[in-house]
Amino acid sequence: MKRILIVANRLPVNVKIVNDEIVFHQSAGGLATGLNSLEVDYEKHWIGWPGIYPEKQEHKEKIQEALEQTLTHPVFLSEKEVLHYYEGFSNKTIWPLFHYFLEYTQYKREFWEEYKSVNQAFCEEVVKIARPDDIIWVHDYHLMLLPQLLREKLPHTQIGFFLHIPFPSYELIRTLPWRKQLLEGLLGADLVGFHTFEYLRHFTSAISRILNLEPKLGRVYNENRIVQLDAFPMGIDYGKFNDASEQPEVKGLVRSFRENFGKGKIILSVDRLDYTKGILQRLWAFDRLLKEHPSYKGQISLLLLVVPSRYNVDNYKALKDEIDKTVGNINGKYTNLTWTPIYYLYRSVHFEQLAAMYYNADVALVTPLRDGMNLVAKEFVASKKNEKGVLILSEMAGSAVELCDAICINPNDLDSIVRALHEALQMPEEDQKERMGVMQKIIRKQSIQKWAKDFIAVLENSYLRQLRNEEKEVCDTVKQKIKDDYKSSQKRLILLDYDGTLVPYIESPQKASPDRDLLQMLNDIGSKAGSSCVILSGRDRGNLQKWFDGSKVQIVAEYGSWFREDQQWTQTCELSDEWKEEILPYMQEFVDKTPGSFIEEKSHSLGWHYRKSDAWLSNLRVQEFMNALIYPCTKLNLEIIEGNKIIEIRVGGISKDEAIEKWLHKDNWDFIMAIGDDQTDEDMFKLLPEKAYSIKVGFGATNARYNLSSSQEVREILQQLHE
Ligand code: ADQ
Repeated sequence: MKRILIVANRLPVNVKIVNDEIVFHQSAGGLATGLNSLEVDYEKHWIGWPGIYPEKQEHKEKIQEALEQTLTHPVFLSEKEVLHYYEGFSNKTIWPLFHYFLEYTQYKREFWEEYKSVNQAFCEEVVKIARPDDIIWVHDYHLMLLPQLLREKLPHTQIGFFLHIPFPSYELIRTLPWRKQLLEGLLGADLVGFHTFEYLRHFTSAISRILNLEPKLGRVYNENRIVQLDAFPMGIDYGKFNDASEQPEVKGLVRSFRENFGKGKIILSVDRLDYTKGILQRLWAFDRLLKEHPSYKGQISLLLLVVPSRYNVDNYKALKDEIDKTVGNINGKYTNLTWTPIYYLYRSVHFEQLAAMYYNADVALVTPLRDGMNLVAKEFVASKKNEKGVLILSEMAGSAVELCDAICINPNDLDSIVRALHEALQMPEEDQKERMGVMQKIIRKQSIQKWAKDFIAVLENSYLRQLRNEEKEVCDTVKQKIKDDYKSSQKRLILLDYDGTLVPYIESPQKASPDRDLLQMLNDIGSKAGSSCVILSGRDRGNLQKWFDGSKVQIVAEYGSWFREDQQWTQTCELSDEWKEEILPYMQEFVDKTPGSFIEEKSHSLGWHYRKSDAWLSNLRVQEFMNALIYPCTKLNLEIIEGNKIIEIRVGGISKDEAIEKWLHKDNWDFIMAIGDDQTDEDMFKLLPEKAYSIKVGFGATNARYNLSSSQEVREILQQLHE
């Protein structure tokens, strides 16, 4: 049976040692429900921290043995590890930063070091258990380095990652000293999933700015791998909540709640204790509502349910004190002998109690300052079997994307919360039902079951795409075949692009000169009897002549307007440069308003380079550039060509094609190899005979037969030819 290994910080079990015996019970969370419903029957294994620190080795072994019978595999952590990795880096660095609480974010090296080593420990545990055809699904911000660590050990295994919290804007991520490592860690996965498209957008912006990668259409090529990026809004077990009010136990609780609260309306607030949830703001708004609308006194109550959480983290203790104080103040101010404004429960409640509260509440007040998704909002909606009730929802919660029929508020605007409460308390029943009906339809469909199924389906697809990609990769067998064919042939033609193929792209094109080894190697290949080694470049003739002066390589410069054969330069057509005068001022304007960009002037073309410019700005400028130049270029019969972080303008009608055709027909070649990396090389690949070795440097759709990842690999292939 196919297996899924679910790796998360915490195992879905509670373990205790009672009188030297191991006692544990499974806590069925949403994730387990979703995975249990998958159509394909997978064997599910869980890997994570069991939540206790057994002192004796014997206890560890017993726990391990007991848990493994339920396919649960503990990763034991010491108190120090939990202090620095979990309470530290996870909850004092990533959690506040990713929820936009920069002022709470601690950048401590010791936290980071522990985070790295615990991720490593998780990796070792997973590797012990994993089999080659397993699916590994890593969860959440505690384990962001794990996908890459696993990838190094298990290069061909399917790995998915899902982030349960927001992915913040680049401006936040850039403050983190270890931003690069975290992003690289995530890109070890085949699929990285988020709750919303907004988080996905932030992530793509971060990887393009920090890692210099270019995600396109929800995909990014990271060295030789494709990583799929997508949004999967997490749902709930709709049926469980929707049917709850029909259970006898819940029915009883609903009745007794109602008796307690009388006719008054109930506003419900349910959260884990956390500063991101906006609990204080909610209390302040409730206070203001009673002040501004005194007629509600005695008529409404706030049922404030807070689940203890992360109490060891200082901010949480302070928040708890502040909540206690604020509840005390409000109750002290308004309570009378027949009415209490706020019922405050600081504890976890079991499902039936929670379901009864959801069912009874007239209004749910869900106002997080930031929240990855927020399942409470969805649970409340699902629990409303009779469709009566109003949801007030923060626009900062991921769930607001789907629940448009809630009353949406900005949690920092207390007036908007007061207005929303007033509107909700006055809303006619038909309106409540209409809104609730629409929201129920949405969350019934986007359930936890669908969420898990969608994620696994996309993961499997990305994996298949990766396999197809790997099939095109120049592997050792292909390398050997190239070498053998080259050695056994008499007449060999080697066509090579220069930038991005023989040398990597660097910020200044003038500095990308060939080093001594490269010059020597190309010269040797070009000098062999019967061999021609041709460099085809968009670069300026003068520049190429200087670098390859005296070398035995042949050169096609400036996209085919010049070529050098046996040291003699020939111009393919007579070209005028008068157009430059007209075009240069336009281009200069773009240089002025795009810091880091510059113009490169060649004999018959002008290039606008923007590699050093801000990615977002240059994207915008490229579109403006095209719009501004399309008319003058058409008028002057010029072509606009988009290359790798460069736009070139050149006289129309010149192309590498003619030069390539010329070389292809020059002799009766029995070995042809062409290597290139950019769009202009795609035409070259198309012109080659079928048996030629065409290789694209980089990944993505191509006319070439093979792909490889870098100019370093190109050199390795050339090196073996000349050995
Ligand atoms: P959380 O921050 O924990 O989750 P949320 O999505 O609201 O936030 O989930 C809370 C869960 O706890 C709900 O299922 C709720 O029923 C339960 N709960 C709350 N109060 C309770 C109480 N007093 N007793 C018992 N149960 C209670 C993180 C992210 C969220 C994201 C989820 C899932 O912060 O943004 O939605 O993961 O990805």
